[in-house]
Amino acid sequence: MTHLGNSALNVKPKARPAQTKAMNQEEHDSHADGTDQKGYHLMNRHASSGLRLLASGLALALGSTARAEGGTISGTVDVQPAKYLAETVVYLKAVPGAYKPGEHQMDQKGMTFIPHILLVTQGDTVKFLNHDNLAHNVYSPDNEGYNLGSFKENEVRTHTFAKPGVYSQLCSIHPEMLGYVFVGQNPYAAVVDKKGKYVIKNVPPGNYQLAVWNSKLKAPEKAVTVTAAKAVEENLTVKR
Ligand SMILES: [Cu+2]
Repeated sequence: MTHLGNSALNVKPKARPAQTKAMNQEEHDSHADGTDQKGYHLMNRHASSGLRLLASGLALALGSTARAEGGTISGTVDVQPAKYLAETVVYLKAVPGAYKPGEHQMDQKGMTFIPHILLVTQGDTVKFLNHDNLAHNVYSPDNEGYNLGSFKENEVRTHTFAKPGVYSQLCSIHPEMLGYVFVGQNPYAAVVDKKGKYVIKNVPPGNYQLAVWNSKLKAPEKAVTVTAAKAVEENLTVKR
């Protein structure tokens, strides 16, 4: 099983004893208070159930903190030549886990795909929008490929990406249009910013291969160890 799965399972037994204890305590109190006046009894019951709520709330809060306690990988990518900087993604190659299918959007506005690189995870669906006053034709020749046909302003086409890979996103009507859909095996990926910086957050602890995708250039992979709640810095160089 996965790290995420294990920690989620570990959380529950911890939460239960706290709740059971609070409930037993309440039971005990109400027996002891049996002979007391009604008003006092009610007040005590309220205070007791308030405490129980507080206890289970605390257990929940602790549980969700433990589950989110991933590590962070960040650094700078030196892209040579720098003109290809914008088309750089840093990602983790294989991270075990079951990822819920998500939905994303790629817009077409001003004859441009926005964002320039869309990061998704295998199984995710992308809605292709059109906010130009003309028709676009969305297709990709990469991997198994897709062609969503021509569609007008305010129309939407969708595509589900079943397999990891990088798909150059083209429009057959406007050859100058170019974007990318980066489909990862997992969601742990980041597009570099204008300074070449990247941050991958909330990574489950483990040993991974850190890789870089660039539309024109290459970089060797790096082994990286991620520890819970810790940050690790990895700087990379991408060249011809
Ligand atoms: Cu177009």
